[in-house]
Amino acid sequence: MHESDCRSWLSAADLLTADGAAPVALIGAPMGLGSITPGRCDLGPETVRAALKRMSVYDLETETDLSALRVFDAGDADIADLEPAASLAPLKACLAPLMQKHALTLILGGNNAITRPAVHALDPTLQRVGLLTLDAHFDLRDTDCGLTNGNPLQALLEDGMPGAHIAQIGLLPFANTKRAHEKAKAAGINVAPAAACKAQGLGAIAANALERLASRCEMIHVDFDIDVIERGCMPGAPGARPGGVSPQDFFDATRLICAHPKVRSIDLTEFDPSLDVASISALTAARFVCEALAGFLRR
Ligand SMILES: [Mn+2]
Repeated sequence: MHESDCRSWLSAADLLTADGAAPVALIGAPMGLGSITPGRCDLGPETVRAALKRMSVYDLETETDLSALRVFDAGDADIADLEPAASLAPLKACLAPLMQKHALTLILGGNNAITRPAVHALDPTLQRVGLLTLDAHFDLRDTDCGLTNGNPLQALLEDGMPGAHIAQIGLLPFANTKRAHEKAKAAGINVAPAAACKAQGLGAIAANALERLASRCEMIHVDFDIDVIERGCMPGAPGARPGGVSPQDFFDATRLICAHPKVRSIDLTEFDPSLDVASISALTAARFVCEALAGFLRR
């Protein structure tokens, strides 16, 4: 029966289901503690879920229709009161069963400290998993003062993950230290600064990085740190800076990345709703979720 859309439409939020047989899983990881710039990234999951109600399920540009897709909503991991170090075990315990069961698991952060537990959950050996980050930052700060949102990559290297299994794209000038850059080079991390991503296209850079990782790894986790986006378009991320990538490039790259069959899990990090203006960041995060699902449908 035809239903009028004069008052409402099927929204992206309507794709969420309690049916654990859905091909895609979504889980909130409201990690707020451990941010170098204190904030409210713990509010990310509930804010993104609310913004999904404002997204339709149809992309007219590519005639992509998400309406038949269902996403298992696993709720939020109970980590809002935990520091990054203490969250490793509980987050792993929440994420691993989802990753084993679903072709794609989408983790809504939370600050960037959730990336380490996510990689551990996907591959406890850390030898078969690849990691791609879209991030303005290396996140290679030293760990001697404890785990923060500024050192998940350093922690993973110290955990034994091979640097050659890591690619980092979208890095910004004057947002990283020489020390971090030298660490990345010494570890054999594949690095592409923001300028290269603009010149060659973020999607092309991401595709190249994914192929390199796919040739070495059985499965891939992708960290979408939303501060990779130009600050003028991303007020709700403390680390975003002028010079970052455009929202459109971020959306296009998200769809391309999530079409890759080896991408088994993704995280969206560093969205702090308390910093947002006019829901710009929330709606960008909600579009990200739609793009991830559109990419998954291409598989
Ligand atoms: Mn980051």
